[in-house]
Amino acid sequence: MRSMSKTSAATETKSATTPIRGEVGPTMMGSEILVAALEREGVDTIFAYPGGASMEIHQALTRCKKIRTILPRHEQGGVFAAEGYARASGRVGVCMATSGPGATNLVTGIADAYMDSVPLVAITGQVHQLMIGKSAFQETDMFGLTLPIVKHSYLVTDINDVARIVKEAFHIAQTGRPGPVVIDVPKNIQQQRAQPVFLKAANLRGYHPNPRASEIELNEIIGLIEKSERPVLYVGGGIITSGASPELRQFVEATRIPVATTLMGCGSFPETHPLSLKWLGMHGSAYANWAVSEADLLLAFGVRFDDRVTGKVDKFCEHGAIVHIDIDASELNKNRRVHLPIISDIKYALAQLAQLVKARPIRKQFTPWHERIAAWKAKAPLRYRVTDEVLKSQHVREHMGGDAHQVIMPQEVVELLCELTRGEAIITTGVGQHQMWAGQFYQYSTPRQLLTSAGLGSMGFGFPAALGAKAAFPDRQVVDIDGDGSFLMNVQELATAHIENIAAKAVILNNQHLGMVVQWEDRFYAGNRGHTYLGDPENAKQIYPDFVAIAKGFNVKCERVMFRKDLRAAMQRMLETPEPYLLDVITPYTEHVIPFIPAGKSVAEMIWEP
Ligand SMILES: Cc1ncc(C[n+]2csc(CCOP(=O)(O)OP(=O)(O)O)c2C)c(N)n1
Ligand SMILES: [Mg+2]
Repeated sequence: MRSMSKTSAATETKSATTPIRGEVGPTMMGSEILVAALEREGVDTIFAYPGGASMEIHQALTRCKKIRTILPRHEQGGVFAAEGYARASGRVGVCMATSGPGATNLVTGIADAYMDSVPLVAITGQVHQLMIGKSAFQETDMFGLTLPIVKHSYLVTDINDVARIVKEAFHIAQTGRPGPVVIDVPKNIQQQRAQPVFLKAANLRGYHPNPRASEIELNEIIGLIEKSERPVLYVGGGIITSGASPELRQFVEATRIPVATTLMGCGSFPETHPLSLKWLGMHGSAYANWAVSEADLLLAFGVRFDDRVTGKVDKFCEHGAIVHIDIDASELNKNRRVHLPIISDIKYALAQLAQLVKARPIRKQFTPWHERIAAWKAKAPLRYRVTDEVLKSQHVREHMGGDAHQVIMPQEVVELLCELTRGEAIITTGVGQHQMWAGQFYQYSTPRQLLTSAGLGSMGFGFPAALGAKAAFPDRQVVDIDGDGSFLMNVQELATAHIENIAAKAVILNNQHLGMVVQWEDRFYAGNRGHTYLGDPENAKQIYPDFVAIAKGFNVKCERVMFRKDLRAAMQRMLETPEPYLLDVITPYTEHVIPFIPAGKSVAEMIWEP
């Protein structure tokens, strides 16, 4: 489904069925056609960093009243912000960069959007067409470079294609399984003039993004549920993407099947619901992992059997029948051979299933199964304790003057944030231990509430993503729960927050370490530190870097909290301030994320006692 654009637009494009009419615009520059086409897609925000090969488009943006252009301070910040915007709103996120280094700086974000199926349009400037292939200044083959990490891509070769390509790019990015689309626009095309034709709809032969399960397949699922004693739902990002949360809830309440989500699926089913098992996998709840491992029927809906979920894949739900519904046929039988693979939009399938069980209720109550799960929940809730290791840690000795009872555990920071925001904030994260605690100790009750780089695991995602989410929802509380390492990777976006008045907040769980790597060092490398300390080895007593001083340089408010007694008031101040705000919470580095299923192992080897 990847091709370069070759053909010219006509005033009327014929399709097999109905002709799709277009609207002819006045003669404009290519850059203006591009911007006008973005306006027609309803774009209200673009995260764009200029350069020689894209400044023409920036010039056109200055004349555009409908689109807010936000200048990130690094293209990676821009693409993550566009992702934050898209993940929070469900609309297409749009970012732009110049050719060469600007474009390559987008690559991590494009890969991130690809892995997590985020609708994204990434526009890049390209050198003059006559210079392509000549190692021109700032020439990079963006089309080739991104080929394995896009849903589709275009190198524009004719100004008459610009409007149609934008129409198609948005259609492809947001339909079916969403994903990133790259549009690479040579500078000469931006500067040429032509009369555009704005098509009303994209017309892509062979692209049918809305497959639907058959009645036979759906009835087969009902039959399997009726036969089963220990069913579990394993649901993921697909539920959120397709907007199927209401249908999921109806189906669950009618069948009483317990629900484990993936990290991407957090909030697709309210975690406060008695049938919620929270999320499963490497650091998921022990009871979700036990339930899946004992299940005799696993309904895998809108998920992709990621290795962080399955562990040793052939041991995953070893004895159960597995039904896998996904909109993307290439996911079926990819990581795990299943008993009933079904290609379908999950919203449609769940709505039909909910209808079927309403018309012919499932007789079984699954009471013994619910009792077993309740016992597991009682035995191994998500919890933490202040261990001796923490009390005697270097952190307590060197930073807290030995006042061990005032130590702040990272998990309680997340719990407190959940309490003070009534579980209603949009949360973004970096990657590491703090990300897992943000997933474990905040209770998500609505879709699009937890925005996290799950598939790619890109450090540096959290703060720019929070800016994007806040740009989409200025009236909601948006908080980045970040790590000291991850935050530093896009620290320059503090400038974007201040200059653009984007009042996103960040709480840094500052353990002075690359905590997640430290955890693996402790478990598998006898605690030998392989470049995982982020502080200043010459002066370990000092908290390094000084985020308070850094934030001051950006004119962003920041407070550091070291003692437990100061945490609540400081967090309240942060939440009440209508400006960007950084809370640097110093936490011990000795803490491990529990539960933990070591990579490639099975549930039997899960470490679950803190
Ligand atoms: C861009 C990038 N580089 C490296 C890694 C590998 N990595 C995963 S977690 C982690 C540690 C993150 O440290 P920090 O942000 O301080 O979070 P913590 O684990 O301490 O909470 C590292 C280095 C990554 N995920 N992304
Ligand atoms: Mg850290």
